[in-house]
Amino acid sequence: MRWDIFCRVVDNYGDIGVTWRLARQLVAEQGAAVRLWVDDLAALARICPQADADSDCQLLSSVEVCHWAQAWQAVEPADVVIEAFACELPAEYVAAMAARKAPALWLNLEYLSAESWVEGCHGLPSMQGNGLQKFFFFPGFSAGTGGLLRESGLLAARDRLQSDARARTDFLASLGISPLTDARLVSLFAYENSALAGWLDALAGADTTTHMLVPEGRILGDLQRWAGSPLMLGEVMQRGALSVQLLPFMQQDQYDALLWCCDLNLVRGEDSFVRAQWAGRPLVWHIYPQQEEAHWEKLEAFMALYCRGLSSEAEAALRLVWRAWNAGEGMAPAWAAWLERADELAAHAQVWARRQAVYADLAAALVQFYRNWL
Ligand code: TRH
Repeated sequence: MRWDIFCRVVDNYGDIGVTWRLARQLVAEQGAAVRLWVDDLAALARICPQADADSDCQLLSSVEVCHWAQAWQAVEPADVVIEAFACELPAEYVAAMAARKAPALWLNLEYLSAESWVEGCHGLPSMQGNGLQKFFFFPGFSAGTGGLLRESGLLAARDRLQSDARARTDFLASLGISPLTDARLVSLFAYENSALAGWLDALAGADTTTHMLVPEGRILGDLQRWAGSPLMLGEVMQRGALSVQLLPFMQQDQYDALLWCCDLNLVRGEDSFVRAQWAGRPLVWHIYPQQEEAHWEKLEAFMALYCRGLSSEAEAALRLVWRAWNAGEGMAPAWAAWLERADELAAHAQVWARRQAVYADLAAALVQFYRNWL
């Protein structure tokens, strides 16, 4: 089984984050030979420091990672071709697909959404001008979708770290983190957010301690404005009951382990959002803002699904915080409501992860789709 995955980095790290994770999993668990075509290798090098941003072709975790240059060099198309997030394949490559004796399966891997129309569109074909069919493959949160990326050993590795206090301490220490024993450990990965200052003030003035870990990124400007001075990597800034620590951007696997260690994870976009769900810990999602506010519907659809089984008070608290965070205001009162339901929200995060883990993972679902199509 040979696969070509095409990734155009639109912005940030989600496009490469998803495709790099998928490529590795297809190789490691499905016995596939995968070529990953990436137009911006520097983005890959941020989440995978072993990557050489200047190399045309390199082998990383047994994935052949190729630079998708503007001038396309002819190659033989693979058996399965994934166009990630409608990135539009090179015209010459599509022509070569059409010329293949045995047809290739052409899939467009779509963005993740919990909206109800996804199930109806998942797996639908669309006829292309050259007679080829392209299928729409939707990740999602139900049996009628393509599922979520989840490596086979992921949850067991998470459980091992979460149940071993020593391993957790050692892992955190390897990142230069030594929280107070009773501090709430929070990771923060978000877009620019004007709600941050109000929330940090509330945390600083609280009775209980919080240790906030912030991988370098777009939220840094808001954080430094609130702090009133530049933050140095690794350094811990103390304000009342709140400690804030800036971390270097880390490898994907390390970031996973960080999510497992935290009591609350603020995540964004698509891939970190999914990884925080697998952590089985409470999360707050900063959704990728879309034109004409289209992201709100997506946010509401996910909350409706996620909140099933929560008491009405806990559901209200979660909705309050998620809406405040995404609206960029009102985090202090919302956070007070959250704290009253913190235990229930923590237990629910585990229930949610278990509920999602019964579905086939995205890589397995793709392989199954290919087998059914053959
Ligand atoms: O970076 P994101 O905001 O990415 C995206 C893109 O903007 C994309 O265009 C958009 O459509 C999509 O969001 C919805 O968020 P995301 O998806 O969470 O990707 C971040 C990746 O970076 C993810 O794979 C986790 C990884 N990561 C690390 O490897 N190390 C780190 O330290 C951190 C904080 C993240």
